[in-house]
Amino acid sequence: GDDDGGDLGIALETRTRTKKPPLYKVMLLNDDYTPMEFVVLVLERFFSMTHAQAFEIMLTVHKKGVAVVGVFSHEIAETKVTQVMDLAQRHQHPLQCTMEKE
Ligand code: NFA
Repeated sequence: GDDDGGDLGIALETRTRTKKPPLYKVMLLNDDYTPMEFVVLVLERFFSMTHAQAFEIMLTVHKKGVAVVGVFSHEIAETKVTQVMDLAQRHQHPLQCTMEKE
């Protein structure tokens, strides 16, 4: 007849749950001692900001105490935090950089 026998007729559709990797906010914290110019340099060097953007975000941290400076995968966020903390330590500045799951 019409049946070529090629299809067993079993429904094989399943739902595939795709899981997006979590993102992490990288934050800079204010302190009383780190020079403003150093914070601007950090934002330019590690967060690809223009001088104007970096100055604006630096002032936000200075005035509000904290600001998100970027959102990244876990590995990239950890690298940014390490880079900032290492440079601050080498210059003996107390600048703090942290990450937090979004
Ligand atoms: N509050 C610092 C100062 O007055 C500047 C600063 C800004 C430090 C942002 C840390 C983060 N020298």
